[in-house]
Amino acid sequence: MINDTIAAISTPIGAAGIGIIRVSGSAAVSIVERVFRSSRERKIEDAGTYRLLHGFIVDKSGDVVDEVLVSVMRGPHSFTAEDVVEINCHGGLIAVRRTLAAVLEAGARPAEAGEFSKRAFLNGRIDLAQAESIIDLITAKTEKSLNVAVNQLEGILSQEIRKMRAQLMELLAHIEAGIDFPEHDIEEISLAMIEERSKEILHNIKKLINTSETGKIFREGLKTVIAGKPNVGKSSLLNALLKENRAIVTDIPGTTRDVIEEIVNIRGIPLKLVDTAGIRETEDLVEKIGVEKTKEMFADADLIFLMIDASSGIGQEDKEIFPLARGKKTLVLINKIDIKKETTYKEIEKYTGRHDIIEMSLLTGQGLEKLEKRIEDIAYAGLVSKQDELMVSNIRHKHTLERTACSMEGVISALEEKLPTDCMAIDLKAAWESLGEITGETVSEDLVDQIFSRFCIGK
Ligand SMILES: Nc1nc2c(ncn2[C@@H]2O[C@H](COP(=O)(O)OP(=O)(O)OP(=O)(O)O)[C@@H](O)[C@H]2O)c(=O)[nH]1
Ligand SMILES: [Mg+2]
Repeated sequence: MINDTIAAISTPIGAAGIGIIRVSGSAAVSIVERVFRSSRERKIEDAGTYRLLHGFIVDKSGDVVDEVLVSVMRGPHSFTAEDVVEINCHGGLIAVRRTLAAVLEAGARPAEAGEFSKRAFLNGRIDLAQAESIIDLITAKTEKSLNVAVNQLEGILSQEIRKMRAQLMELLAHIEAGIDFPEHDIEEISLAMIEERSKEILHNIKKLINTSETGKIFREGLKTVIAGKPNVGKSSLLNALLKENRAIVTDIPGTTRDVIEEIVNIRGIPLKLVDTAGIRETEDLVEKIGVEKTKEMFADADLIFLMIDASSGIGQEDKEIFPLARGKKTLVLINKIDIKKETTYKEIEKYTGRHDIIEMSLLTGQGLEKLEKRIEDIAYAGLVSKQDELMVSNIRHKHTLERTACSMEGVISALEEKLPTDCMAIDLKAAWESLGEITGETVSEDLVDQIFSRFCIGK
């Protein structure tokens, strides 16, 4: 029921200067009024919207829980479009929990995960794509990731989708006019126009789909695994890219025994970098587990750095590792080039297949810039420009666009094969509906529930 009033802690739990309890719904003001004692004997009810009141939260037995500032935001000009009251109390475990308990006791219901955002969507304050961008904004790993999320929150993607839906509706109207008055056949000229417009829409949808690989990288990070035999410099690379001494580096092979994962910002691209234990030839059980683990990590990696020691050439241990990376996007890094080079590109290509090769030295820093440039190229994949503002970063949006593209292809082939116009109309309608799932205009209740349940409580 959307008429009840919900409350939740909206700030992270832990030691902090302040913590915020958010209350939303038609009874938000009267509920908080019951537990609030103003320092100047003012009532929240009488306060205008966007006002702050100073006072105390008092529980049922009359005990003061905390000193607070209460802000009032009257609907529809609030996040949820309902009356919203926020209580700024002291942070930390106890104050926020006791304040929330007092508000619940006074008649609010605990909010479910994502329920504030869901209300903002259901009340028409933001559309579904905008609501989804809130999570991306909160979890953004680099500034560029944040930009992508902010653009989506501002509605850049939604505008594009709405524009295409309007065009589709216009085409549908044309065709339906023809179906309703069969004596007036749709003229050749109209069919040519429908074909041209449909191709244009399909082209725009494909353009959006093409941004999704890059968009996903900005949203989730590019999962990259550093692999190579012991002592080649894997941990040194992690430290160099992170620009801090995170992993232990020694000249003893087998220094890293477990997996280290860090998020590294490479020219705005969030790289989820995984440093592994070197794989070596051994009967040791622990090392065998290492091989299994590496295989597993390769399986869900987006990118693999295969490190080779330039000074020792390709050995048996390298040959064990190379096949594990087969079929994966791989960069071969020849490290320790400052010592001497004992291997040729030809030999490397023979064992690794055709992969990108970068010579580097983590001692002198040679090759690091080239590596960063390659990572950037891979993230943009030649499909997205660095200035592109509009990027599809959400996998749900990508799948929906793919379905839409399929329907549009149906429209075009129906035109080409001169099928009856009602076939076209079915596909056009399907395309119009699937696009509406992105903004939430034609979305099912189940899907809405599913999307918001992935939010956390208080959002
Ligand atoms: N000369 C030279 N030494 C390097 C270079 N990169 C790393 N080293 C040294 O090589 C040794 C091993 O480096 P690590 O980064 O610990 O190697 P690793 O691959 O993580 O090793 P394990 O964790 O044992 O698998 C250290 O003594 C580093 O200082 C390089 O480019 N040139
Ligand atoms: Mg190491």
